Amino acid sequence: MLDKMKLWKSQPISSNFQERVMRIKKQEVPSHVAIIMDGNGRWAKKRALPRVAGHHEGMKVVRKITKLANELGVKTLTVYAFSTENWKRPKMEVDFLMKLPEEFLGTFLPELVKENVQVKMMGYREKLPAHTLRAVESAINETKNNTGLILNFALNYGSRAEILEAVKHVLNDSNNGIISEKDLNEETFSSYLMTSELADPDLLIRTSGEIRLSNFMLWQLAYSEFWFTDVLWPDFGEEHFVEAIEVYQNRQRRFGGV
Ligand code: V0D
Repeated sequence: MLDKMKLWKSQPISSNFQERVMRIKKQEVPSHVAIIMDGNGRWAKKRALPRVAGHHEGMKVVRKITKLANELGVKTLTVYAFSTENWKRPKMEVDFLMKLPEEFLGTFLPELVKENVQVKMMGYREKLPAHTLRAVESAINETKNNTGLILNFALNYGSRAEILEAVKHVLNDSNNGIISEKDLNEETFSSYLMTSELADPDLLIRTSGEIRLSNFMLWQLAYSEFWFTDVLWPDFGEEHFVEAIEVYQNRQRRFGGV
């Protein structure tokens, strides 16, 4: 009996990472995955490092997960890099964060281009430092004809502000006879959001044990599956992403088909 247990334990189904990846690819892969990358500061604190060390480590994880998402056949990966609330952080932390897009793109853009990744951004561009915006816009432009994974950075993004802006835009269009009340529905309203060119996320991942939306894609996440983990973002690895997708696929199997 003990031997049987051992045998079974040593050969769990899909223990091997590559096997799990292959199995995932044979099933319905979520087209759009959104991630709230929380826990960078906590990761640093645990190691007696400055918070920015956690942000820097977290940046490398974005690159790693982008590559895996692309390999799995995910079409869009949206990552919450900076919220409209994050301006309240100490100036030195904000200044550091605003240099990360340049460092990320300086290091990884050539690889992303090779992998056919398309960089996009959603958020309020006005408040961003010129150097940050320049780097992001240049990456968007350099990758605009790529046809692979869309890597969508939510940068100075807030969902309530996004919805309010959309409402104001609708009112304005209505006043100018561009849209009438009878033509306003969920589909036409969606076209006024920052995600007008993107499908709604199928799966939301939030790390670091917080079970909240924190003003992230409130409209777009209406029908999405949520997966939360206590793992801090800098500790988030391929195995965690694969686990999230497996959980998504199991839920689809159980509840998806009517
Ligand atoms: C810190 C964890 C990549 C979350 C990830 C400006 C917080 C690392 C970018 C990035 C941040 C953004 C745009 C772009 C290319 C890269 C990034 C910020 C923070 C805030 F075009 N990581 N990353 N941006 N962190």
